[in-house]
Amino acid sequence: MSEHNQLLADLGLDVQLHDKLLASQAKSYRDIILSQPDRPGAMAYFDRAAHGAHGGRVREIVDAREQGAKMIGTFCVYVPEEIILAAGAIPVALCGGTTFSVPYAEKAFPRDICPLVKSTLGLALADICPYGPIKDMAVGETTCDAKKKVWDVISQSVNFHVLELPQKKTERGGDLWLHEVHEFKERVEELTGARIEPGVLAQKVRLMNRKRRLLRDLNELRMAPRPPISGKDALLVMQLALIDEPERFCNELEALVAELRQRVEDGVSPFAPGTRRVLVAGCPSVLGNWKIHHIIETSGAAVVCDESCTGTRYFENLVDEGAQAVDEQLEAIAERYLRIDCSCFTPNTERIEHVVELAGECRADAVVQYILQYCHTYNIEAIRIARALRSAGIPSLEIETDYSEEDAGQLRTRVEALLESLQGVSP
Ligand code: BJ8
Repeated sequence: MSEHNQLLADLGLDVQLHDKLLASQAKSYRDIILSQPDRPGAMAYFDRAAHGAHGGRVREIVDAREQGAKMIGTFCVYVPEEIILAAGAIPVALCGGTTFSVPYAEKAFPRDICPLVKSTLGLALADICPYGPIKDMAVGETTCDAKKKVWDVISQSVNFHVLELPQKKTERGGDLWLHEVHEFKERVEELTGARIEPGVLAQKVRLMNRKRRLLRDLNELRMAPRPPISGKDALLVMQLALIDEPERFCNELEALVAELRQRVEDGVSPFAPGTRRVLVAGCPSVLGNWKIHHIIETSGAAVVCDESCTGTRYFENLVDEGAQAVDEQLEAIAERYLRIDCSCFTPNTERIEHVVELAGECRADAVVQYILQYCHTYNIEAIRIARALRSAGIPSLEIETDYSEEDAGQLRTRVEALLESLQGVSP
């Protein structure tokens, strides 16, 4: 048995099944990511990081835990990572992006839950998530109904904290959220035994802001007339932002951004001039899930922006770095996170306006609304977004799908039809 598999066995994982999971992932990674032409050289690091998501990164966290660090699992971009980092703990997103684990969840939970939740649950239930046994706490949130009720079930057996997100962005909602952020800080302090000091918190706020700025730079470069990077590669970077060690990630991303700037200057792009530009808006595509981007980019278009939690929702808006005392810092953190425009809020007019604005900014020829099956909030919000796009003269398409490949042919036909409908419209 390899050294790594021995580690997984020691963690109580089903090593044989885990090998099968990795084999299925390796095949899609080869076919979808590595097969792309003209990839930036700096993507080599991100390929290694993707490979290490079930390898080197796990080892790194196991070693850190031996030195006393705690790992905190997250499922949503509303969880303030700077608070976790300021207590010396390690945040890792636990969301599953693979169809492989879905059947294991369907044995224990209703089938009509979104694939992201089922994939995540399945990884844990089948003992193939290496982060499950090494997390010291997991943090859920009151976003969609599926997540909320799943937390009730898993919190029976896991050290769990639920952040209560308000439903409305009113003053009262803001007060509740600030209270939740304070309580979260206390819970993290209790878990780690560390007291969060303003100096360290300020440092972590700066680190997270650095990450956000770099991701924003990457996003802006994608908007160039000839994007220097494919949508699939940009998505991969975003997916890894939720898992990788932040300092190292920022350094590697800085190198990628520098290379992309050069590519824009030199006119180097994986896409031919005049390639149709698509904005993908909606549900997140977490590591292992490149389905919709692959379909769009192998149908002759380029994904030039992602309006999702594996896109703009993760990096837009910075935390104010001017606050001095911990209370003020927490206020600044709460303020930034509450600006995230997830469809779980009502009303959510800012998101409707934002999608139209983004489509204009990235000069999208069309918008594809990506909705994970059974995600009611994004699915219903899609009606208002489609209307707003129509009024702005931007063609769009709603795609509701799961992680399986069963509907891939049908989806491709719909995307191709969308792109064909643009013929005669100048790019
Ligand atoms: S802030 S999008 S990460 S909740 S896709 S599980 S909403 S049923 S992932 Fe999300 Fe936070 Fe919102 Fe972002 Fe539920 Fe919808 Fe599934 Fe979702």
